[in-house]
Amino acid sequence: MQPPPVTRCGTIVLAGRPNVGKSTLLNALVGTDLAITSPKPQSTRQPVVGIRTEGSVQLVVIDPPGLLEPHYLLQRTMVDEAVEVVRQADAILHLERADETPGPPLASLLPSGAVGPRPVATVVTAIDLVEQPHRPRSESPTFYVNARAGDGLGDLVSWCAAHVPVAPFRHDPEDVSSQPVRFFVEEFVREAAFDLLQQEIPYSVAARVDEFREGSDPLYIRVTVFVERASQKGMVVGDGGRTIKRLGAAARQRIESLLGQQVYLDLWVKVLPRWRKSPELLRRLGFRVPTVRSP
Ligand SMILES: Nc1nc2c(ncn2[C@@H]2O[C@H](COP(=O)(O)OP(=O)(O)OP(=O)(O)O)[C@@H](O)[C@H]2O)c(=O)[nH]1
Ligand SMILES: [Mg+2]
Repeated sequence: MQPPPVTRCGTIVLAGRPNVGKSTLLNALVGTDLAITSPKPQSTRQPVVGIRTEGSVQLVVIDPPGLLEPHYLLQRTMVDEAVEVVRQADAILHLERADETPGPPLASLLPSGAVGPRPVATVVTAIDLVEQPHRPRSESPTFYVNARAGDGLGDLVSWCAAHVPVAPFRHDPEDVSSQPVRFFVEEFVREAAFDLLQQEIPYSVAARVDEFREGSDPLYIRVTVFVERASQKGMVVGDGGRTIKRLGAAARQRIESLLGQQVYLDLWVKVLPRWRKSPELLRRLGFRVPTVRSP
């Protein structure tokens, strides 16, 4: 009997402040546009899981929300989830943008002890935007990438592969994520809101899949788009429904390219006052709201 092949498998978390390019790097590592990205900060609200399998190594890459000082309950749940995935990862990548001054050390963005004894590397992102990237303050191994173009990933991937344990694969090597299609549908609707809507509105938008007709062709998906105020509903719908049509078309394209199938996306806009601050409403929207305040 041949011994089973030695495989490596583990989790890599992309940690950093909002807008440093975590989601863009996740997509580059997985080779699929899974995570939503935006020039506006705080676009990721819940960790996105991407899977990269190459040869005998499977990396489960987790793209959490950005680490920030929370001011309201949604931000609190975002940071708590980010900290939780950092605590559970086998190795940590700390991202900083090349076009910003060197940020604070990773440990200062997290509760004490959250980094622990895990391996940490620094990733300087968006090097295409500067002539000469700064040297990060940390002593950890540093990689320089342009995640938008997928440049500079080779050494980074080798470092990740060397820092996940010898273990069997947890996922089918063909899979790019362990999260359900519904999650990505909701994310793509939010991404269109970040692209098309201004000021506070994208931050007040949440999306929930209410119907997903398996087996229908085109695939019928009904999504409720929540906003916090009636005036925002007017902006999301737009004159004669123009804005919501554009939003639906943009989200539909993203869903169709992920699924490789035609989709009928039926969007309904509803007002859910102050959902970002309400534990009950946040739970109804799928957030893991802490029951006790964490430090
Ligand atoms: N030019 C360039 N732009 C980048 C690169 N990486 C990220 N960006 C851009 O930076 C912006 C933020 O990227 P995201 O990937 O959404 O950042 P994030 O860290 O996930 O942000 P949050 O989820 O909001 O915390 C987007 O407009 C990206 O296109 C890069 O390597 N080069
Ligand atoms: Mg993100």
